[in-house]
Amino acid sequence: MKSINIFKLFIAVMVIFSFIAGKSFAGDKTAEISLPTIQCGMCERTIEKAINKIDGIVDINIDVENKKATVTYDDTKTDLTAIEKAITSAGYDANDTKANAEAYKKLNNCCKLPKDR
Ligand SMILES: [Cu+2]
Repeated sequence: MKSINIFKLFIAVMVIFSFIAGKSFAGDKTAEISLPTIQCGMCERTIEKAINKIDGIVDINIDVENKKATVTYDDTKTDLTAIEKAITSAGYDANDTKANAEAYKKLNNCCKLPKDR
């Protein structure tokens, strides 16, 4: 009888462990971020560098032509707001959040909106 109880306990521990392991995988989230003001390959590198500084970034894919970024991140370490903030601090609009004006002023001419060049 006692050995059955130990077996049950073992199963219970295994279930808990697999739940914890599953949860850490479930922490990876992918978000699509619209980049309405991106202009060129230099912007791409600037934005990529800014996002990469955040702890918990798993993957970044920037599409200049379609003006968007696809970012995979560990949502136990960071969130969409932090990623948007990194982009706006680098001088670019991210979704509905406007670029930091000072950072935008410092961008190369080719990275500014045509009307500001
Ligand atoms: Cu640019």
